[in-house]
Amino acid sequence: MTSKPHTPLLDKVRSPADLRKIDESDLQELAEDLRTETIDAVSITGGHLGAGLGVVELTVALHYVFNTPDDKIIWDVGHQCYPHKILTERRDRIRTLRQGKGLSGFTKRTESIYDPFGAAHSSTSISAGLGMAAGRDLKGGDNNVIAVIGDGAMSAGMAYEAMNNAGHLGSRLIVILNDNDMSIAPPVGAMSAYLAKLVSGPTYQTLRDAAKNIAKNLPKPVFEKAARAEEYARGFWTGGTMFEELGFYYVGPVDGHNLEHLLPVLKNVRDTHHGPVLIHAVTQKGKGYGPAEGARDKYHGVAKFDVVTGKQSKPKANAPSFTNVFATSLIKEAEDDEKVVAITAAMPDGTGLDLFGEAFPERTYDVGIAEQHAVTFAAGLATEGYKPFAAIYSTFLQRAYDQVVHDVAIQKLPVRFPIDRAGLVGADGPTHAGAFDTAFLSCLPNFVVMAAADEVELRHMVATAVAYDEGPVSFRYPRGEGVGLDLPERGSVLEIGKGVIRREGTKVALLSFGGRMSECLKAADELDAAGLSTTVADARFAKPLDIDLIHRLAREHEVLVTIEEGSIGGFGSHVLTKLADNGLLDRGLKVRTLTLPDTYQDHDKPDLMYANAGLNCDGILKTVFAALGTEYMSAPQRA
Ligand SMILES: Cc1ncc(C[n+]2csc(CCOP(=O)(O)OP(=O)(O)O)c2C)c(N)n1
Repeated sequence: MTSKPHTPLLDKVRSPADLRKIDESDLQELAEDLRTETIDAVSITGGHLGAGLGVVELTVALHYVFNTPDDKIIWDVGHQCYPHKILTERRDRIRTLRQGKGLSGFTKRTESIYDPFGAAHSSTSISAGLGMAAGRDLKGGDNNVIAVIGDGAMSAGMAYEAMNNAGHLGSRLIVILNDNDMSIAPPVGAMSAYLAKLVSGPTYQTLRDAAKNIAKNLPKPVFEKAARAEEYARGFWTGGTMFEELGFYYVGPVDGHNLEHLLPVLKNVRDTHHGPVLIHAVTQKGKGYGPAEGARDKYHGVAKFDVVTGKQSKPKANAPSFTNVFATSLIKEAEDDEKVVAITAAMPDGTGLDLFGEAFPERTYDVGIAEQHAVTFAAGLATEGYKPFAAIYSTFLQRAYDQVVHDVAIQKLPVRFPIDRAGLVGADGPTHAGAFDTAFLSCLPNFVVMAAADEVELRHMVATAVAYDEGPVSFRYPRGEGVGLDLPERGSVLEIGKGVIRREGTKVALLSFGGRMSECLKAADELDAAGLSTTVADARFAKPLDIDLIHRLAREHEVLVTIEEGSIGGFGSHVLTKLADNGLLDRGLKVRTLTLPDTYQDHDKPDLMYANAGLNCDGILKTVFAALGTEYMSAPQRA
């Protein structure tokens, strides 16, 4: 006898409207299908896995109970949205996640009507949701707005600013606190301790056990009775006071994997509440997939992997990553200088400060997802004579700009800013691109702004930043590996505001700021081979500029090209301004500035993104030939 192949229930669900036709008693099975599909898709694409697995049941329950897309679900950060994408008409493209021209790894308004708000940076969902709720109220609408926010994201001030405002406005808004007791790293801070207290209490534990028994012993229709779960939770529980004080009606804690609990709670909230409500759902990051559940980071972000073993296929690195070089360099410096301290905003692994923290636990501060606070906290440390390194990715530093200006730069406080993920980052797309820091820092009086051409330069810049105590200093470096150079044991202190010539030529000058140096050197080889003698210089500093070097390059060459992996308004713009102000453009010098384009580039392989931006060897050659009025031919064409 042949058994009938199992047809996943998920095959019947293309959209939330299909989902709502399914019998409530089958939803758990659907959730299992959804989990399997999510795991399978991410095993092929890589990406964020643990967070999505933790909200599978919540995703099913939300789309089942609420009338999406008229009711709006806003996923904070958006990295947990893969199951949501599968249920919202994107299953056929789910295996293109994070690939060129494929689905974004986050929510994106242009991608789907089910994504009412784009995200990728954390802690924005309550503000956005409240704005939508206020807009609805002005229009006299009656749709629901639901913001789903993680306990990690709850460490950011913005979430509290929004809750404070929500309590005041009193608009109907549902916030679901997805408490998995994890950020990327274990969560930190008093808020995390508070939530832990709420869920570790005997009442919640008793409720969980009771729920298990209900599920086990009662026929399905009776689980409507478990609708009272919310009331149990509220009635028994004295917690949640903090949220109540902020003006929210607190419900929970609720087991976020138990549909028999979730569905009635969501229905009750949908049907009976009129102001802001916070549902505290307890979930497990990586839920339902052994390798993720057992992993230290709960598979927050993964490479492609084997579903059976969970083994990730990471390409073998030929050189240490810039992140690692930063961390080991800082550790070396800190061994000799006890004033060196380091700060991360919930990214110890990503910034390399996990290593620093192992070496100097008492000199390392993880402040949670709180970049604004991280910067001003660092400023405070600087006033006490410490040498704070506030290690924040370029993209996340955007959030702390006023703190950088007002608390650090104006007071000339010597806070050091190691800026990882400078330039394009690939699969995470435009929200994570490190595009703007050179522009937004090099316009600030008092700042020293550096960029590392390679890993050796990075080592020097760490040493330079330790030594420079006159005011704020930043140094940026790209994602990924260095170029494979031998590293000196210790970095040398660079002269502030001085660049260096890497090779001498006479006709074309390539002036690089940052990690495009290797492409410049390749281009110089080709230009030399084409009879165009080429100088390559590493500017090292966008502020202060090396005026002597720039003048020399301008005087001694026919073409001067600046290259940087940053937006317009950065290094090249400053060079141009200086050249113009000093009259060096008056004599026919052909200057070109290569920057990232004035668009938000969609996610793709970094090399392709750089090629599209014209920031590779080919782009440099094209620019030089165009400046000279000669037709460009690639090497194979010339041969
Ligand atoms: C402003 C900002 N800083 C840092 C990050 C990097 N980041 C992405 S997810 C994450 C952890 C989020 O934790 P939580 O909200 O608890 O969600 P979970 O992944 O546990 O579901 C962090 C720090 C970010 N996205 N935005």
